[in-house]
Amino acid sequence: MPGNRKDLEREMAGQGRLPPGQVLTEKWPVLHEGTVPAFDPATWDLRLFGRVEAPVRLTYPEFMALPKGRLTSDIHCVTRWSKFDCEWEGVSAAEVVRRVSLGQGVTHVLVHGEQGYSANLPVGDLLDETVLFAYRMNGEDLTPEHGWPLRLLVPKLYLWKSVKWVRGVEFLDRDRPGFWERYGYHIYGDPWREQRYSDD
Ligand SMILES: Nc1nc2c(c(=O)[nH]1)N[C@H]1C(S)=C(S)[C@@H](COP(=O)(O)O)O[C@H]1N2
Ligand SMILES: [Mo]
Repeated sequence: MPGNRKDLEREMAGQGRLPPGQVLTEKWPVLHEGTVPAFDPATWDLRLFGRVEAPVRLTYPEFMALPKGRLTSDIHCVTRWSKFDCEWEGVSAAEVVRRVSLGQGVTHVLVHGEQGYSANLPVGDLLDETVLFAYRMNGEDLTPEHGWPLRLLVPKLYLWKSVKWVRGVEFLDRDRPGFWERYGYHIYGDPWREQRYSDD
């Protein structure tokens, strides 16, 4: 029904859930650089490395045996669409990070995806209770295009931080820009402060 989407958008805006400069979408656009990587459960791993006492490598069965978490959140893409009430299933970031002892002075992480994609964030934001390593959304497995078998989900920041096809978390004692941050996107990316580009 035409108008329906706008009504919903007004409702979300009224609830303070529509960040400035965003519009509501009911679809789920697919956006990424490069191609959709192949997934082989026999060789897939998730690596926790960098400034940690001992690096950890989780195989696919080991990862899938971690305690499951569920969260409902809204997502905001820097290309100006927002999608509401997404129900995610996965493993909370705090649960994943518990597998390592952080070294002295860890302040940030660089989250690595397949094919060289990465995104940086403060370690405190990674450990936020809203952050999930997700494998299902709205009751269905993620499609390959949306990051199967695993993507990060950082709902408080623009969606480029939510690395699809995630394969590693590197712990750092300083901030280091990821893929889009090196191309002029904001180093932090808070949609509520419209931190789209590095000079915002
Ligand atoms: N590995 C990887 N993750 C990525 C990207 C990418 O190019 N590669 N693009 C990011 C960007 S810019 C956006 S907007 C979201 C899009 O997620 P979606 O395709 O599931 O909507 O994925 C993010 N995660
Ligand atoms: Mo994006």
